[in-house]
Amino acid sequence: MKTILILNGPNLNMLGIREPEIYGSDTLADIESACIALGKTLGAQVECRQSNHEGELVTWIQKAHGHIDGLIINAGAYTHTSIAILDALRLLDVPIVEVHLSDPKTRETFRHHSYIELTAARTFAGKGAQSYIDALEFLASAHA
Ligand code: DHK
Repeated sequence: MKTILILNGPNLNMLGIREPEIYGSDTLADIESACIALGKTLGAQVECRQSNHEGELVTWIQKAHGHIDGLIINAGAYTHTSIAILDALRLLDVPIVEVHLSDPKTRETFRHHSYIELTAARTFAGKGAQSYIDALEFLASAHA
């Protein structure tokens, strides 16, 4: 059975309240429950964590080394700024999938650059909670 870690970064704990016209009405708990349930049908154990702190995300990525078969990450605004998270991701020797609820490439220019995509096998963006579902299906598939 594959173990998949889903990491969410800053402000994603506020989904449902936060700019629903951009991020949708699903809460993070809704998304995590859907992914855990889908994982059961796909034969994957899904673990979910969220932090507003860059260093905590870095530590979780480091600790995941050797213990997971794939990582799904929405680093929130750290997507566009964090070389530290990029460096931590480069420790991993498993597929990494970047996800976003919105499509940052079609928003403000400061959201167009992603450090995460430099190490991601795939990016799923712009489909709300479905971006996470697509990422999980990708990682659970034989292609990842
Ligand atoms: C989430 C955020 O918090 C933003 O900082 C990113 C991303 C976009 C999302 O769409 O999931 O720019």
